[in-house]
This record gives sequence, C-alpha cells and structure tokens, in this order.
Amino acid sequence: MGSDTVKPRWAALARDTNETKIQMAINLDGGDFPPETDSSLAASIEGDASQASKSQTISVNTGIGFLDHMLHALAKHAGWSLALACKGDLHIDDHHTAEDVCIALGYAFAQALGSATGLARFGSAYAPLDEALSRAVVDLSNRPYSVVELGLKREKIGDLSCEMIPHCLQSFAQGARITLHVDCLRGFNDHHRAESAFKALAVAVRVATSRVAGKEGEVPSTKGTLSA
Ligand SMILES: [Mn+2]
Repeated sequence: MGSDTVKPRWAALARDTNETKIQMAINLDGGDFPPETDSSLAASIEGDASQASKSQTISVNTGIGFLDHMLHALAKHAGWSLALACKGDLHIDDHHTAEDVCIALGYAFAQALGSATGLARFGSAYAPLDEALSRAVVDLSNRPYSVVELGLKREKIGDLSCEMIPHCLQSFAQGARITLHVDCLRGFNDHHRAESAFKALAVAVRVATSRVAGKEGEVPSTKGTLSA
C-alpha cells in the first residue's frame, strides 16, 4: 500500500473579500477535519451536531437556507465531512454569497484532492428525487469547464435565486478545476430538480475521486500528466 492511499485528503481555508467572509474545512473521505481548521469554525460545528453521523460531520451555514440544504446534500452523498460558514452581503442579494461559497468549496476540494493520481478520474451518476431525475458527469481534468442545464422555472427557491443554482455549479467546477456536465432530465418541482442535480453531482464526484486498487501512483491520462 503506497503512502498515497493513507494520506488524508483534507483542507481548510479562509476566503475574505469585502463581499463575503468564508471559513471552510473539508475531508473528502469523511471523518476528521485538518488540524489547521479555524477554531471558531470548529466550535460552531459542536453546536450543530444534528448534521453529524458516525462517518461524516457536516455543518453548513451560509445564511441562505436552500443553499445550505444543497451543499449538505452534496457533502452527504459525496461522503465528505464539510464545515462551512459564510458571512456575506445578503442585504444586497444572494449572488456574492452563493457564488463565493461555491468557488471556495471548489478551491478546498482541489486542495484536499491534490492530484488525480491513482484515482478513477471520471465519474457519472444519475440521481432521482421523486419525479425529478438529474445526471452529472465529472472529469478530474484540471481543465475547468462546465455545462449546466437545470431548466428551473421559479424565480427563487427559499432565499436562493434559481439563476444562482447553475451559477453555483459552474463556480464549483471553476474552483475545483474539473470538467462538469449536469443536466436535469425531467421533473415538475424545482426543489426536486435542483436537489436531484446536487445529489447526482455528489455521487459522480464520489466515483471520480475513488481510489482504484492497483493503480496507486499512476496518472489516469494518455498524456501521462493532468497538470500541464
Ligand atoms: Mn457571478
């Protein structure tokens, strides 16, 4: 077993602008957060034990309830532990908060992942939620690109503008430096459509980032590199 297989895939970061202040910690394999996790973030997780299970700790507080719900679903079904707190300029609107949180989540994901060496690299999944069905296809390509078609009709779901939902997925792909295609294939209810999209993304990410037995140390590319 190479050292690759036991190295924790975790990261902690802070992203501060005039528009948003974000603290985040992630572990792609569930379990603990890195020692450098911000102490006030760590303390806030303790008060949020309703989202803890045996293998994962998830605490998401962006100030936008529906965004919290989507990121919680993403973390849960990707198998991550995720702690995320954002204080954003919600007195303006939800745009900066939703976008910046998803960019920062992408950065944290990329930092925790390191490289695609020894990993599946590609992942795809379908996820239903009642009548809604979405498909997500992920490539840990180091080439940020996304195509997102969710076909949402409402203006907002809760306090999250529907136009921000594809923007969030695009921002995540950009920060994470992955290629991402997400399509909602059918569904009447916009809450269901959006949630099935995040769940499909979660499962696709879980597959793409899974370690492939016997491929330790191998770069999954005909070019021999995914960093150039
Ligand atoms: Mn924007």
